[in-house]
Amino acid sequence: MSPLLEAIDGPGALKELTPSQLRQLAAEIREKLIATVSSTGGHLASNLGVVELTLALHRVLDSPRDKIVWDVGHQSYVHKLLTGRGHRFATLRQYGGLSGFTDRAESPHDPFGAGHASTSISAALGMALARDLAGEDYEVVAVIGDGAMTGGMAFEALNHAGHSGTSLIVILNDNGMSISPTVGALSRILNQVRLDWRYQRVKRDIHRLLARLPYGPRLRQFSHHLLSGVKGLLMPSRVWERLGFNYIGPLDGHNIPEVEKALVQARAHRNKPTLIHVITTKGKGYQPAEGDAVGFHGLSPSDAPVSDAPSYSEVFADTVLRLMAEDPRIVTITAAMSWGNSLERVARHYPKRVFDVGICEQHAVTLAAGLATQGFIPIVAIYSTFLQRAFDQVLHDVCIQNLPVVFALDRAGIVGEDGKTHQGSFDLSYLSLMPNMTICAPKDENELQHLLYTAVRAGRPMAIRYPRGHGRGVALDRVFRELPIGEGELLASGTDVTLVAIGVAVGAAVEAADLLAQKGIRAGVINARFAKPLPAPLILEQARSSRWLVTVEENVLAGGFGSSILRLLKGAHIEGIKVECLGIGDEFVEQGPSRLLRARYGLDAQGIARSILSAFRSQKRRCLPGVALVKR
Ligand SMILES: Cc1ncc(C[n+]2csc(CCOP(=O)(O)OP(=O)(O)O)c2C)c(N)n1
Repeated sequence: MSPLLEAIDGPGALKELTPSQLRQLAAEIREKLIATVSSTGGHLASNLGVVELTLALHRVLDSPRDKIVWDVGHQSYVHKLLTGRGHRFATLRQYGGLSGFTDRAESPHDPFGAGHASTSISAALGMALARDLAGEDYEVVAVIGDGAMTGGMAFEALNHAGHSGTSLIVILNDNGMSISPTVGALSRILNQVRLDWRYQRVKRDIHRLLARLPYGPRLRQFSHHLLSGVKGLLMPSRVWERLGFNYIGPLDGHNIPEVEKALVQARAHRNKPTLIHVITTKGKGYQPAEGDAVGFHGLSPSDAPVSDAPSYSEVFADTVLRLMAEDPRIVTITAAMSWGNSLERVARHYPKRVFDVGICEQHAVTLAAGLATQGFIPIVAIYSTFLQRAFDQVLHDVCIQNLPVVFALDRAGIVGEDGKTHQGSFDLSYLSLMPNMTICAPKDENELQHLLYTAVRAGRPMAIRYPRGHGRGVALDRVFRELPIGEGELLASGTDVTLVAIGVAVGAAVEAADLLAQKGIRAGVINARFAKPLPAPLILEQARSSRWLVTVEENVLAGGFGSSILRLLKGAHIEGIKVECLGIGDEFVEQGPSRLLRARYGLDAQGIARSILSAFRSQKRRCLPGVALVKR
């Protein structure tokens, strides 16, 4: 039962609550978060850490008139609960349900959608400048974590905001953690500030205690000398003030009156941005999460598929570990995702050759390019969706100079519950257009090992995309093999139709061929393995002997694998054959279990077989020329 929470129909209802009611409400919110996220999966620890901060924000501000921009948006669950979305909270991250991030389409209380980090200050500054231009009067607040603050965009926005002469509030929610502990020189300053702040609080508490004891004043003086000797106070305000911000803090982000006071104070500052530095505890109020903020950063849904097979990320990390042992030139770079990429073990083994650069994909790529110029072989491990950030760095810094950088694109294709901001459905397109780039995708975890081995020997840019989740459970060869670049394999032959698939779609294509065989259709299957260069001789040979060719990819069709094959066939003047391209149409893939999404986009075995059967049926009815279909 959550009587108070259930009675909250919008932020207005918070303003009248007494301190004890607020405490009760905070407890009810935490219970709701724990119960819901345990089942739906999602970002638990980050949300537990912002309960009081969110309450304070909504008590002082007047949302949606005032705009609250949450960076990443993964910590907006409490905000959702307080802004009229509580009754739908059980649908969090479900197909058709509430997003796990902020979404403008979901509520007027979400003035900006997010999912990728470090955008909040830019977006909020844009809103503040729009407000000034329109002569309006409302507050704009960006809430950004110390992890997201490491991103280049955040620095670019601070740089602009600090001389913009506009009023804007930036709340730095400092819990010392990104997904793993925050890294970098800025985080070193923040760590020192947190230590000093905790030290000052301890000092204050000791003084208060001593004042109540007999001989208090003398003991107090003694403790003052003792504690003053321990260390000097760092002045965090100077850093921000020199950047053109008013600075308030550091303060306890779990103390609602303290945060409210700071917000009121910040609101009074006109013509200048203010940074409020709050210190919070990730996972606050739930012991397991406080003790393991990394493990409780993102939880899987309770009904997530289980498997004995290792995940692709684990096989990637095991392979990297072996490759690094064999070749001292290999270094690995992660942009704050060592946990998601399973690289923590590798970093422990090779602390000097694994670089966690913070949430800085652009920097990660150009850093790799720099390392490559000096004879190193960098493996840049970045999720497919986050490499979008570094498009120009891949093109300009790596590909133009043809540098031997290996891109390991985890979470490529459909990723599931994280939804449209996180689907890895564009990389085949945005990488295919870059000259010098080689692109491949393994059909299973064993092939992933061999492709990585191939990539570090390739001597040029090479991207390997692999999916989220467990492998197929195949045996892992003990000895790595170099796979010829641009060569695929014929997995099954059949001349009624040839399925040409890449990556995770290969498994579905093989199953689809079995389903088609039951209907009397003989389907051949090619594992293309390479999207660039394509295994052209194999594809053309099959195309010449097949009536139909169907391409399958977990990527948008525009500029993807299928469109490269269409160009190949056209260039080889194979024009009589009927071709269908299965993939994702011109849309963003929504959220939901991956299995369901694959079925919805016709990319599972049944969907592929269905597309082919219906094309065959309509072919029987009337003779169609080459068609490119997107199955929904
Ligand atoms: C561009 C980009 N890279 C990586 C991520 C993955 N990611 C999601 S949350 C997060 C950590 C954010 O840390 P922080 O801002 O401190 O928030 P906290 O969860 O600690 O409250 C990361 C790296 C992302 N969302 N966007």
